[in-house]
Amino acid sequence: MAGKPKLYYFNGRGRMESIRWLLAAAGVEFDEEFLETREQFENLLKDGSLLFQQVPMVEIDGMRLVQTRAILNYVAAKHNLYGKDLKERALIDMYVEGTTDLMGIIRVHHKLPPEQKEKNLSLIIERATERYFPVYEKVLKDNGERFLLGSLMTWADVQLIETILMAEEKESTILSLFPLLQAFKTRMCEVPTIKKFLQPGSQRKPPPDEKFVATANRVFNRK
Ligand code: GSN
Repeated sequence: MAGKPKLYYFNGRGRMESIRWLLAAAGVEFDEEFLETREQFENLLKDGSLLFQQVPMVEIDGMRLVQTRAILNYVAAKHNLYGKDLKERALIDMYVEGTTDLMGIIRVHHKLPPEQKEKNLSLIIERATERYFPVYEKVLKDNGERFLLGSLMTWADVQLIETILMAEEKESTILSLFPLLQAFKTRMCEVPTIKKFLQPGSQRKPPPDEKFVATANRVFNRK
């Protein structure tokens, strides 16, 4: 039997965090190697581990996978979180891309200069409350079910709860107009694997800080 997946990335959220969330939600234990030095990264480049000279990289089932979306697809399909047919997959893909887009503007926030932060925060709030959250609220209302696709949890739900928690870190009242998303959040946080991932001491990472930025700059020889 294959061993645990091994994740190669910084000791921080970045693009790897959704992969950690998905593995954790699926109940899969994983190991992590944290990139701290340029030398570690160069060793991965030299031994051909990084197809496009980029991380995230995940060793899983005898493969070295790169490209975040490819890794997520593989994990979701392997652990039955990717729908029962092509039509469900298409819905999951749309819902996931929506949350990915919203996460994108949240994820860059810490890197912005102080004078751009306020504008970005307004954009996050506007996009969350006027574009993305109304869609997920309506999906939950229309199908009257526990999860976006019905009674079974999928990758779309996992990525939505990750996004909701990220958005709330920026604006704690951001869900106030979305009662079904509030109930969804409560339900998702009670899913045993997710409950465990939300406990202190899990492999979930905190919001990025200056140290995270400095480490990435060092590893990628930036500045
Ligand atoms: O989604 C993906 O995994 C790829 N399309 C992009 C991966 C990527 O940009 N990785 C960055 C670090 S994570 N932060 O953005 C990376 O490895 N950059 C170094 C480089 O030389 O591109």
